[in-house]
Amino acid sequence: MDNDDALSRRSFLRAGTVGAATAAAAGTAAAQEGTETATPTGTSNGTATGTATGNETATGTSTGGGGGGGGGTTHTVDMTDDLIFDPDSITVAVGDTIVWENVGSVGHSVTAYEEDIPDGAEFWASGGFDNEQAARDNYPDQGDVPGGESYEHTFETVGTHEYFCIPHEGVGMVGTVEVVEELEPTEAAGGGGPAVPDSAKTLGVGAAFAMVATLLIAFFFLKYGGDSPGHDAE
Ligand SMILES: [Cu+2]
Repeated sequence: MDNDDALSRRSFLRAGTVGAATAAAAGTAAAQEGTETATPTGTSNGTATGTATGNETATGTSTGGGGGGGGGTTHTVDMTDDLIFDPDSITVAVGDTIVWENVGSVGHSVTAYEEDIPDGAEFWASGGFDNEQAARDNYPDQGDVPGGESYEHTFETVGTHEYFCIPHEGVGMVGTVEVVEELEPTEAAGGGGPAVPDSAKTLGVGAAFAMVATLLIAFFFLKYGGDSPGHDAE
């Protein structure tokens, strides 16, 4: 009875060792897979290994990856019936586009101050005018942005661009666009991508080590402490 009992325990634990080791290897593979693809697939693999920490990390990786992106980000400035640009000051990167959306019902213009844009910058204004005076002279027949419509411009010249709304300049409807070489948040999002997967990998490997350590303890317990069924059970 004692021999049979010990043998069956031994067989059971060995089978468990192989199975758990396989699971540990799968966990590591899943973590690495998540690192490279950063897709929701990593989440379901992580669930299979039963490592809650891995699941959270995989989710974070997806978020980080989605934040990246090259030039050409689009920003939005609202034009409201309060006769303001909101926000009235915005910083964008070279190549970025700003869309001015008229979210109210009062018509506005988006018109650069010809003397207050960087040297070499192309004049920009709703209506597509070449210069500020033409924009002023033709409003509102041309250059008006009615409620529900928008005007957009892509900025190619670094520096400060001051602009205004022709009919509401007198009540302070003016704004500023600061164009910089590169936006800090964009830079951080791009650099954050590789860093998160590294931690996911570390967590995966750490979980695998924890599982292997547990198995080694079980193995030595079986080998050196397994003669007495009473001790086995502890
Ligand atoms: Cu206006």
